[in-house]
Amino acid sequence: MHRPSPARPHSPRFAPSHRPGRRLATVVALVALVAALLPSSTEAITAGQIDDYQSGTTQSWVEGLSGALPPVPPAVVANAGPEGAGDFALRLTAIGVAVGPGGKLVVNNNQPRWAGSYSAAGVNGIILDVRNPNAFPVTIRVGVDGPTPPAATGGRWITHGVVLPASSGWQTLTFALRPQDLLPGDAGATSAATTLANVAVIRIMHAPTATWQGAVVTGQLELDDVEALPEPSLALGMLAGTFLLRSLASCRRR
Ligand SMILES: [Ca+2]
Repeated sequence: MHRPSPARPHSPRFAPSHRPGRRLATVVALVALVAALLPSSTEAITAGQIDDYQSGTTQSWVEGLSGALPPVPPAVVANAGPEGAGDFALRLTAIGVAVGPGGKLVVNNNQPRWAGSYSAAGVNGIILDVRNPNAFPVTIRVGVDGPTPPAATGGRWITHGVVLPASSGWQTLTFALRPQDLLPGDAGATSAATTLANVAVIRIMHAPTATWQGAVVTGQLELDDVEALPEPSLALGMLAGTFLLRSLASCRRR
C-alpha cells in the first residue's frame, strides 16, 4: 500500500509563505459555499413546529414530488384561514384528472423540516385545521413515507381516516402517528416503526379508502396550522382523528 513518494518538482510559481493562506481561504470559502447551499440539510422534524402560511408561501407543501405541476397548484389564500381576516390558509384544488398531478386532493412535504426521525423527535401525531368546502364529504388522512430504496425504508403508512361532512366549516383534527396507529399505504409497506424513524415525505390527503393514493375527485380543500404534536399534547386526543373543541383549537393558535 505504501506508495513511494516521487521527488516533488520545485515550483517557483508562488512564494511558499503565501500558499497556506490562500489554501486556507479557499477551504473557508468552499465550506461557506456548501453551508449556504445546504442550509437545511441539518434540519429535521421538531416537536411543536407549525406551518400556518402566514408568510404568504406554501411552505413547500406541494401536490406532486416528481416536478410536474398540477393544473392548479396548492395556493395560499389571504383571509381564508379559521381566524378570518389576516389569516392565510393553503387551498388545494383538484380537477379530477385520472393521470398525472391535479386530480386529487393531496399535498406533500419532503423538505428536511418535515423529514427525519419522528420517533427520535418525540413527534407522535399531527394536528391540523381543515375545511371541506365541497358539496360532498371528504375523508382526511395523514401519510408518511420512508426514503427511496435501496435506503432503509419501511414503506408508505397512513392514518385512519376522518370523515368531514360537506361544507364542514373549519375543523381541528388530530392524527396519531405511532406505529400501532398506522395502516399500510400500499403493498410495499413493511415497517411503520422504520418509516417513522426515517421519514422522507409527509402527506395530507382526501382518501376514502385506506391507500396512499388519494381519490380522484373534482373539488377543493383548505388547510392551516399543520403542527407536529409532541408526545404530551397527543394525550389530548389520543384516538386517531379526534375532533377537538373549537375553543381548544383557538387556544393553540395563540
Ligand atoms: Ca394561517
